[in-house]
Amino acid sequence: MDKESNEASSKPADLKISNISIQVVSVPGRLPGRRPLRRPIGKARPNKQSKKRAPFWNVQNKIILFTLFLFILAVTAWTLLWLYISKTESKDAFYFVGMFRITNIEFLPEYRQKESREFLSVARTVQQVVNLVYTTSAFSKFYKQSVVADVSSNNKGGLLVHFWIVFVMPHAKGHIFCEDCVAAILKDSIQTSIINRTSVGSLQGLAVDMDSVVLNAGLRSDYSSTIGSDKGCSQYFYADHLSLRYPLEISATSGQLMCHFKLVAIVGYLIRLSVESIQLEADNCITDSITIYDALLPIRSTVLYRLCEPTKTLMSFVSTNNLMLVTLKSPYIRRLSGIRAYFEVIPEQKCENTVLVKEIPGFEGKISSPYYPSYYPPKCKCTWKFQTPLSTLGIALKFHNYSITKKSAKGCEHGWWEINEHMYCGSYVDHQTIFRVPSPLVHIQLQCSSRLSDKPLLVEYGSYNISQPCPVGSFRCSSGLCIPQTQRCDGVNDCFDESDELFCATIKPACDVPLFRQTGPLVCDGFRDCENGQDEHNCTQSIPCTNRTFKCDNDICFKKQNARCDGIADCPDGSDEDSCSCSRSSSALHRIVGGADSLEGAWPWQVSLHFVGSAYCGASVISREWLLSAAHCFHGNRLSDPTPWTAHLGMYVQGNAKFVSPVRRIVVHEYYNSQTFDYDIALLQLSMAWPETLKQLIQPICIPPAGQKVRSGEKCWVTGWGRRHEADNKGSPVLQQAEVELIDQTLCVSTYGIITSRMLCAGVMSGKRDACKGDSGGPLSCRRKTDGKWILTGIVSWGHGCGRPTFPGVYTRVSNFVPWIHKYVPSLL
Ligand code: 4AZ
Repeated sequence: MDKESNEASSKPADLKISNISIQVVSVPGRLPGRRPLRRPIGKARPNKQSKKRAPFWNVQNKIILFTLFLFILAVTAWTLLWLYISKTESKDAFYFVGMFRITNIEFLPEYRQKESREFLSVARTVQQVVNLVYTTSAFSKFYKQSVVADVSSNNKGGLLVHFWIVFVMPHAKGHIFCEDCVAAILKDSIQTSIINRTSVGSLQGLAVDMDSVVLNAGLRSDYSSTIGSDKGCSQYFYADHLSLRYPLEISATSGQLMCHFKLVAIVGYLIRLSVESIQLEADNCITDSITIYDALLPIRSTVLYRLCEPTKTLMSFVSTNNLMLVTLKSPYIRRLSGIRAYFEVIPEQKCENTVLVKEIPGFEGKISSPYYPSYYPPKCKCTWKFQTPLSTLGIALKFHNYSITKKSAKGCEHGWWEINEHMYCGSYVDHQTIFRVPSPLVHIQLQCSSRLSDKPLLVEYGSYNISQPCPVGSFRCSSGLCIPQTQRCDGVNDCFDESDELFCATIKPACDVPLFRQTGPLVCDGFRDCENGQDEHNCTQSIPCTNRTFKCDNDICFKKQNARCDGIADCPDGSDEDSCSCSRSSSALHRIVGGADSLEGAWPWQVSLHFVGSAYCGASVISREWLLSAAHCFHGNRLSDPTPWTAHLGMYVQGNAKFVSPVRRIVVHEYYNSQTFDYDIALLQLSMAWPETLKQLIQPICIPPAGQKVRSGEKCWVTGWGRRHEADNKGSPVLQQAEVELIDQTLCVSTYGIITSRMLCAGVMSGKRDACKGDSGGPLSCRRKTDGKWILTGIVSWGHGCGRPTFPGVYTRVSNFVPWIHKYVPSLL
C-alpha cells in the first residue's frame, strides 16, 4: 500500500468538511440588526429613550470586551513567542576566523590603537570588501557581517589583517556550510583578479596576497572573547627590544580563565615564547589548554603547539612571523590554573652550513634543527654540505632520539630528508641511531613536514671509514650503532632495535625428521623445511608469510593455509587451532545495569595491565599471545618500554589473577597522535602464551569485521578496575561493568568537536554510566545478535571527565583497525 492511500483511509469518516455543522449562539439585544427572539412576559416594551440609554458598560459587554482583550493578548504573545523561537532557536550563527595580507598599504603605528581614526578607516575598507565578496556569493542569504580584529605589520611587508566573518542560517541548513567552501569564495575572488603572474589580486583596489589567505571555522567563545565586550584577561604586547625577556604570567585558583595574549615584535624579527611552568588540569586538551598560534587570532591551521598537561620543564616555541597568539583556557578551575612564561624578540636564523670534516674518523661536531633547543617551526628548510678530505671516508650522522628511514608511501610527519638525492623520512625514537653516507661529498636538505612545531633535533657528525664502518671486533646494528661482538645474542637489546638479537640461531642442524623441502639451506627463512619445524626454532625474526601459508605463533610459516582450524594441531605450538572461535561466554547474560560489581568470569577477555607492579590500564585478550589496548597507555619514554609491564589475565579481584605474563613487545599504532588521541590503539605481545588449561577463565574476544558499521542505540558493556567516580583517587578492587549505549557520531562530534572516524562514543546522556581513569585500554564489548559472540567494538580511550551528563566516553573504533591488527597477529581469524 502506498503512503497516500494509507493516510486517506486512516482518516475518521466523521471528520469530513461536509459533516461539520457550525452553531451560532447570539446574545439577545446585542447584535445590531437583530431582533430579540422573545420579550419577557409581563414586562413593558421599553421606550426608545431608555433603549438608547441602555448602559454600555453592563456585565455582558464587560465579559465580551474582556474575552476580546484576552484573545488579543494571546495572539500577541504567540506571535512574539514565534518570532523569538524562529530568531533564537532555529537559527545558528557560524563563525569564521582568518587573515590575509594587503600589499598596497603601508603599516602605520596608529593601527595598533583600535579607536584610532586610521584603524577604523582601514577596518571599514576591509569589511566593505569582504561584505561585497560574500553578499555576491552563493552564501549571500546567510552572510551577516565581517569584523576586522587586528591590523598589524609583518615580515613580508604591507598589512596583515585578522578578521572574523559571521553567517547566520537555519539550524537545519547548517550542514551545507563547509569550511573549504567559505574559504574558496574569498580565494576565488582574489584569484580572478590576479594581476600579472604574481599571487596578488585586486579586491576593490585592495591588493590581497592570495598565498596569505587563511580562513578556518572558529568558535563563538573565541569570537566573543576577541571581539566582544567580554574580553576576559586578554592582553596585547608590543615588543621592540631585542634581548629583553617580556614576562607573561597569569594564574587563578577559582572561577575561569579565558585569556588571549597577542604578541607582536618589530618588523623583521620573530617571537620566541618560553614556557617555564604550566598549571592545568590534565584532561587531554578537552577543556583546559594553552594554545600557541602563528597568528593574532585563534585560527586553527596556524596552531604551533598545544600544551594540555601541567609541566615544569622549560619548553620554547618560535613563530614564523613577527607575531604570535597564546590562548589560555581553563573554564572550570578547581585547583591552581595558570602559566608562567616569557617571550623574546629574536632574529631569523639561517639554517645552512658547509663543513669540512677531519681526517680522523669519529664524531666531531653538531648540527641541529633551527632555533635549537626550541621546538622548530613548521615551515623550515635547512641545507648542510659535508666534505671529507679522503675518498675512503664517508659521513656519519648520529641522530639523538631520532631515526631516518627510506621514504615510503606512508605519511612523513617529522621531517623530509634529502641526502645525496635520496629521500628519507624522520621519526622520533627513544634511542640514538647512526646513519652513514658512503661518499666523501654529502649534500643534505631537511624540510619540516609537521603541521605543528616539532621537537628539537640534534645530530652529531663526523667521518667514518667506508670499508669498515664499525671497529674490528664490533657488530653493526640496524640502528647504525656499533656494539662489541660479545654483546651479540646475549639476550639484551644493546642495539635498541633488537638487531643484535636476531639470527642468533640462523644455521640449523639437519632435520631429524623428514623434509618438506628437499633443496636449499635449512635456515630461519620463515618457511618450515623440517616437518617438525626444527629449522625454524628459536628464530626471533618476524617474517611475513605468503598468503598461501599460515603463520604459527612462534613465527613459523606453516605450509597449508587450509589446515587452519581443522581440529588438528599442525603448528608445533598448536597455534593454527587457536582463536578459531572467540568468546561466546554465556555467564554475561545476567548482568547488573550501571557501574556495578561484575560476576566472576563474566568477562574472560578482560586484562589488567600493571606498570611497575601497579594497575595502570586495561586490555583485551584477542589470541593466546596478543592483547589489544590503547596507545596512550604507552606514551612516553618509560611507558613505551615493555620491561616494566605485566599482563594479568583471568582476574576478578585486583591482584588475584589466574595468569600473569611479562610483556614481550608493545606495538603502538604508528599514527597515534598524543594531542588528539587519534589512532589510540596498541597491540601487546605476551612473553608467555596463556595455557590451554585456563580456557574456562581466559577467552579471546572477537575482532569485528573490517569496516563494520555500528548501530547507534545499541547496548554494549564497558568493564574495568578504574575509578568509580571522577573524584576518586584509586580504582575499584572488583571488576566493574556498566551498560552503555553507542551514540550517534554526529551527536558526538557536536559535543566534542574533535571526534575522528577512528573514534566512537558510548554512554548514557544522563552521564552516570561511563569509563574512567584506569579503565583506559579496556574493552567496550558488544554482543552480536546473530551468533551470540562478543565483539570488541571499542577500546576505552578518553572523555571529558567521567560520567558527566552529555559527555559520553570516547572509544577507539576497532573495526577501523582490522588489517592493522592482522599485520601483527596473522593467526587471528
Ligand atoms: C582516563 O583518564 C579516562 N569517561 C578514561 C575514560 C574516560 C575518561 C578518562 C571517559 O583514563
